Amino acid sequence: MFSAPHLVPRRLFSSQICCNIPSSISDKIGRGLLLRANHPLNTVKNLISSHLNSIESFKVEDNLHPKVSTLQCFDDLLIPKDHVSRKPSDTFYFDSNQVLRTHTSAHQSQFLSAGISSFLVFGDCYRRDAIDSTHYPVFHQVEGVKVFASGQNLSSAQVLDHLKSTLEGLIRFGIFKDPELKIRWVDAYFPFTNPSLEMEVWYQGEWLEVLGCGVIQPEIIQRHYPDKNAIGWAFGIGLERIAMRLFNIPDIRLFWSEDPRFLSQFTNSEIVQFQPFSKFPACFKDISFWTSNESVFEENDFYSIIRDIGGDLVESVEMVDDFKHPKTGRQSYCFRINYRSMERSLLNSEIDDLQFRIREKVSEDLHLELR
Ligand code: FA5
Ligand code: MG
Repeated sequence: MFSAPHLVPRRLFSSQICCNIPSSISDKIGRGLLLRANHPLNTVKNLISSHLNSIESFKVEDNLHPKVSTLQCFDDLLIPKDHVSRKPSDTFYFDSNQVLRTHTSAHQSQFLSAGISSFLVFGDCYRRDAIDSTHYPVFHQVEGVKVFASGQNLSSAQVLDHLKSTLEGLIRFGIFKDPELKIRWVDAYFPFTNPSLEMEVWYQGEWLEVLGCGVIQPEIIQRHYPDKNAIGWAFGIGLERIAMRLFNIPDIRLFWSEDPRFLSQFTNSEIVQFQPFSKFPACFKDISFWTSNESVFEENDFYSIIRDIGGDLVESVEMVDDFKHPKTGRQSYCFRINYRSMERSLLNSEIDDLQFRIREKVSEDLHLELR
């Protein structure tokens, strides 16, 4: 979401933004996966909290409501008014001033303003995002912040070193108990930290991004923290990504499962390797269309419709063709929707019906010409 300082035209932000939260999302508010004993996300939360608190005392919050103001989620973090992450195609809005938090960083300013120098905020976050095994519109993060008093006279480089060694210790020793765990640091960009980094962990033959972090922008400390010349670091870890690697959970949809074949594998907060119940057959359907010249095609609007109609029966959506007509300049796309239930075999008629409803809805709402 913050990958580049990408700006969008101001006209996309009409002063009146209406609610774009479908029931499939609002139903997830209050499910409390983090607080549910033995749930893999609860176990990861406890590992993080107890490791960091064994080093020094962090104030821990894990039950703040996900509805926050745009001030908390964006302005207090110096996210420009026209930054892409504020677009209604990326963020769930209640109205122009209130959103479902897109990250736990939304709580930085309130804790800093209270003068709290070390804190962890665990919470559910919401984003309109891609559909695949590591992205879900509702996921969990933990925000970690540590501020060093100005009297300590630390340089930004020293704070960055402290941050990196804290996170490497947490990941290698606190969570995975594996000093050899393969990780790498990648330069990143966030409006609220500088320098900024992301950590990736080796997972199933690929690098998987698990967290973003950096040295807090001095302006944020000056605006909110009592000791104006203090210096600090912050990080935001994706808890599902950690839990997937730790418990070998292959698909992010599983965290929401109420199936006893999933939940019964996690008891006593032990770290066990998830045993997939038999994998049910997948079925894919392609959808091709011309986009309209009159309106901008937002991929996330398309993904949201698919999630609303297909729910968790959609495993992934990938673009398989992208074509610009050489004469007319018209743009066409083909996306492949993979359907697979984690719990049962799907009927052909059921998938045909979902595909039909998705086609109807995208052509109507997104003004696409189906091919
Ligand atoms: C952030 O959200 C920043 N707030 C992190 C941060 C905090 C940076 C403090 C600096 C200081 P990012 O968009 O990269 O950054 O998300 C952080 C992590 O959340 C990702 O690495 C990933 O593990 C997880 N995450 C993000 N989007 C999703 C999603 N749709 N599904 C599952 N996990 C996600
Ligand atoms: Mg990122």
